Amino acid sequence: VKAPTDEKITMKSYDLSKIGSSELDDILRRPSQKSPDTILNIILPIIDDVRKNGDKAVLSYTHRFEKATSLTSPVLKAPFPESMMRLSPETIKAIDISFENIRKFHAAQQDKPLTVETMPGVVCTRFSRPIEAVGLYVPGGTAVLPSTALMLGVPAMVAGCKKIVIASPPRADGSITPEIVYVAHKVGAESIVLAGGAQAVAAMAYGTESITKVDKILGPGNQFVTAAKMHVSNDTNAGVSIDMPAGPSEVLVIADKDANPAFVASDLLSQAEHGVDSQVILIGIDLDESHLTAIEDELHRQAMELPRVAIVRGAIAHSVTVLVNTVDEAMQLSNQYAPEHLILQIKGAEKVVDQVMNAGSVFIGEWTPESVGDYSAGVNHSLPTYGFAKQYSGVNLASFVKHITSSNLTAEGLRNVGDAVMQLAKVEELEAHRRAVSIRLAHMNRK
Ligand code: HSO
Ligand code: ZN
Repeated sequence: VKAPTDEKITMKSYDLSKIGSSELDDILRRPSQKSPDTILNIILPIIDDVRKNGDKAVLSYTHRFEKATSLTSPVLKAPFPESMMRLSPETIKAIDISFENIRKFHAAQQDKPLTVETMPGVVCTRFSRPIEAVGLYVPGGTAVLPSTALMLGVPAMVAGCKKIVIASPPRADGSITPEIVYVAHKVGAESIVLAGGAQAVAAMAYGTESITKVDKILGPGNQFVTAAKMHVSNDTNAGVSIDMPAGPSEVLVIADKDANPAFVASDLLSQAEHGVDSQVILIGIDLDESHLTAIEDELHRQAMELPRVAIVRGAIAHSVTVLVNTVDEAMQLSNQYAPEHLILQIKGAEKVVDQVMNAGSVFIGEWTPESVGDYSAGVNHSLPTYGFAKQYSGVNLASFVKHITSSNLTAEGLRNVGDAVMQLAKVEELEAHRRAVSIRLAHMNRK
């Protein structure tokens, strides 16, 4: 974070028609991360320590990293005392409204059991069951994020997960942000782990004397948290999965001549204020000099008024504008970048959604800032970053369930499908497989 300065806050701008494809790759490259080895060297001893020494190790890291030296237990069990969730009526109302919208949208994602008779007498079904115990990581750091507790906790509750464990680094006085405690209470969390970083991830992955071992760990975090999640999910002894790999947050805004420059700038800035490693991309469609200048001036003017202007400066330093001529060109770039958030401030935005191939979540039209999705609209804000929108979905109801299938055959069904099974068993030279069918068919014929 640079020292305060009046230097103009502006993004480098490029004209698509004047750059080659390898230069474009460079321009759209995410800011590079610390090397995985450096991170692993730091987290592996922590994970080992927590595995071996449990609560005592977790506490010692919390004393050291969060300076919360007064803490004597690494976990807070439900029911959480009222005194820990005292909030203003305005905040309670905001959380309650958001909770309800997120609940509605995720409840609608429940899929019905399905049954298909693939051949007469051969019935296949699929049904879902909740993951029993989930660990939800709510980051601390430069901002408190009770909204992340909502985005993870509400779908876990809707899915019917029996044990919801929330982990979040405590403040230096040992307390947890009351908004997070209130959300934990509302989603029926069984406990709050008062720890952050790799130590919190390890505690939930392996369990300790007082911290519940979970089956899946979800939630965003810094590079240490992400590396720890990846590491424990690779350890078959832990038996834990994770939601997705993660990198810094990002937004890509597509704007045309009709877009209001102040709106465009405000969206770019709301992502830029998350962290110096955030990246924001503006794609301008057929903008002339004066439109672009209007957006750039707004960006600077609004940025200078922000309390987190120093962070914004850091993010804007590696953010870019790319000017294109058509919607198709814009969408091609966007799909190549695969943004976590895609904002369409263009005429006929709704129709363009058909062309979105890679994105975490899309914000359509001028009245839909990303912040509504970050907090209250009902969509989830735990989304794939760093280009992983090419292969991952954001957190949703399915993140908290497994799908189980079943087959159920009648005698007729086995007669119908039996030959195919026996032939493939023969091809694979797995005679016991073949006989499991032939023995039954012979038995039927004897009757
Ligand atoms: N934009 C963030 C989520 C968030 N925004 C939390 C505000 N609070 C996800 O990329
Ligand atoms: Zn945000």
